[in-house]
Amino acid sequence: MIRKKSYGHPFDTEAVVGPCEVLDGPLPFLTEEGGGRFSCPLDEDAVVYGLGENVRGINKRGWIYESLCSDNPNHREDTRALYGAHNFLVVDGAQRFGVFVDYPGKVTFGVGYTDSGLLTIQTEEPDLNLYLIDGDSPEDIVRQFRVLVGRSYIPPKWAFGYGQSRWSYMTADEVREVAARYREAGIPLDAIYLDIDYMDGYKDFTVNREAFPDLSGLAAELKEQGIRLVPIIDAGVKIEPGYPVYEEGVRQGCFCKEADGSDFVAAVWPGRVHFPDVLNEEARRWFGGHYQALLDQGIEGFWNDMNEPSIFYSEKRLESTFAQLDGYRAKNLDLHTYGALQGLVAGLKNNPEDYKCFYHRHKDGLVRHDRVHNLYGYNMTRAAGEAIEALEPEKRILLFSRSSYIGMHRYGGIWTGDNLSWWSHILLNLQMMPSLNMCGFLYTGADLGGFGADTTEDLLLRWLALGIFTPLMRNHSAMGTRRQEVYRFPHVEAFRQIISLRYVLLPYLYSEYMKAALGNGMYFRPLAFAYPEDAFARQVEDQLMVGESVMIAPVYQQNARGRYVYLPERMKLVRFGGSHAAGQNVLETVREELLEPGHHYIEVALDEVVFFLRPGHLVPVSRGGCCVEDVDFTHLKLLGYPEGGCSYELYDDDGFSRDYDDPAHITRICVDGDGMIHTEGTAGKEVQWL
Ligand code: MIG
Repeated sequence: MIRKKSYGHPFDTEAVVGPCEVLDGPLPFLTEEGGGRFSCPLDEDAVVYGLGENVRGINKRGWIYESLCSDNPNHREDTRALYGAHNFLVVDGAQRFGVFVDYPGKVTFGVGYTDSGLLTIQTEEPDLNLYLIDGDSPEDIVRQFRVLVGRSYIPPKWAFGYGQSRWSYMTADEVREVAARYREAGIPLDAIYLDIDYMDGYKDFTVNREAFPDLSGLAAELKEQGIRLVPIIDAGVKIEPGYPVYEEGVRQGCFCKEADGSDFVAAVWPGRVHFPDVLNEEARRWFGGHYQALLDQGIEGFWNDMNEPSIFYSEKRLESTFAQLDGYRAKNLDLHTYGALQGLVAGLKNNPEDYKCFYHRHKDGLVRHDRVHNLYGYNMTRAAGEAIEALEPEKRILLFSRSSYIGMHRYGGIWTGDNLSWWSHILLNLQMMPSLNMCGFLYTGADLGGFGADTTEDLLLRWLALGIFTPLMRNHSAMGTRRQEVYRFPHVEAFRQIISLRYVLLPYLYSEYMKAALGNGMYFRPLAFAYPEDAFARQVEDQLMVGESVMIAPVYQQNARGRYVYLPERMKLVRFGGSHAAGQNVLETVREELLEPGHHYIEVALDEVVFFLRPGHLVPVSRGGCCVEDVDFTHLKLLGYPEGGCSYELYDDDGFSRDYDDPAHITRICVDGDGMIHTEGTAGKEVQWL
């Protein structure tokens, strides 16, 4: 049951689309302390799940988190806020409930922080809608919540392939080289990402014609090889007379305004920019319409960046900063004045005061940005999603964003922003995934190999061994860091095996994704969701369930030759790759072993991937391919740990049209007590044991 209680004058975030009961009486589960503050005791064994994109563990206890969309490339243990604001959590203890704080400004969650036995929630202003959900289990609560906030975004099937990105591939020839090197090495690839340098002077929806003389020709040429080009779009629109997007935006009043009605000036990549007022419906339609320029050139996917929105400096703060800097000239700078001087320049970026200087023309009236800060990336991506659906009603387009709020999950996915090439960020990637799924973000993944800092070959191999399970599987890295295209490293064969395995597993991974999206379920689950009675499973922070049949336990420590894995029940270990397997189809490298419940040390070489199959469960796989289109989804092989009779519901479709609910997409794969396979359904699948 979902109950809603409103406080003050809540802003309509449009996060919620489903029904619920309205509560008049006192709040269950939480104590209202007034002023936007709520609390509840946490008993010692209570686990707190959720909060989407944030630092720390699957169990969020023991830290203080903020919902305040931030461009923060330092994802440290003591960070409080990342790019998204996902105000949903589930308490699973003596009390079991879920809470969604629908409030678009800053929210602080103390999860056993000031007092380890206390959960506190504080909104900046006391105007909010609070949703409380009770249910039989955390998973049941999550499902109800997901119905409340609506169906998750579904990308095209090709977007489940592997993508290579870099800030930036500077020319068409550089892009061609990436494609050629992958194809030469026999490593599958479905997408190459274009970062900001494909644009002309960092102007959205333009193309640098010197570096990319014929973008549509390039897109077509790559598509022949099964590779899509995915350009980036930034939030800030460059101020430049003669640039149509800028001129139109000014003329049509589509940019965010200062208090005096002038267009707010900030600066990002191109220098001075205006921000499209995406909280305004007309401005949304106007900005979204511009994606057509790229769709017309054969582009089928986009990533929306810098939409917290990130601000390098505002025009006004820059001026006053220069004035203050002058005051320090020729002074003897001591500890305090030197610190202040440094802070002046550092404080230009994403300054909280700047977010109080501009306004949105929302349907319910003028609203100051800081009060609705967390809705910007959401609405930028919604602008794109709505416009694209109108422009391409018959076709799915890939769309994902950096910043987000719950509700945006209906329009696009997210990547988890600027991580680092750190071993601890493999684990962070893993731990974030189920929390994001709880909040509706299913199409998601991290920058594999790490964005900032220099990667190493072993880090990239281990990270990819996790990344083959994340719906968004993209290798991305920052300008100035060591190149991390996989063919640049000595053990190309190891990369080939691991990335090929993604394509082998696709029938299962895609099916699990689609069932999670269509059924408001989770693609990644904490072990405790699958084994609610198992007290140890509640503590596992470095293993996940992927869909209904598979458990993963990636290696995330350097120089480790394996790791301890906890098995809540008897499971079948499945191992792919390995040096003996060089040159083979990775499917043929499979080795299996039955393991008893409990703790096991499992060796995993750098060129291997292992996962675990649950008893009575099946995993349909393919022979792989060099891109998603190349994968045969009709003649399938079956991996499994059948116990007696068992079955698997396979979802498959053409991967680009939007008729998701057609029952013809379902095939039931049944195995009888003698191990005989038969299928039920009209999709014509042929399934044999591997
Ligand atoms: O401030 O476009 O998170 O993926 O490569 C950096 C350049 C701006 C941040 C994104 C990153 C991207 C980078 N962008």
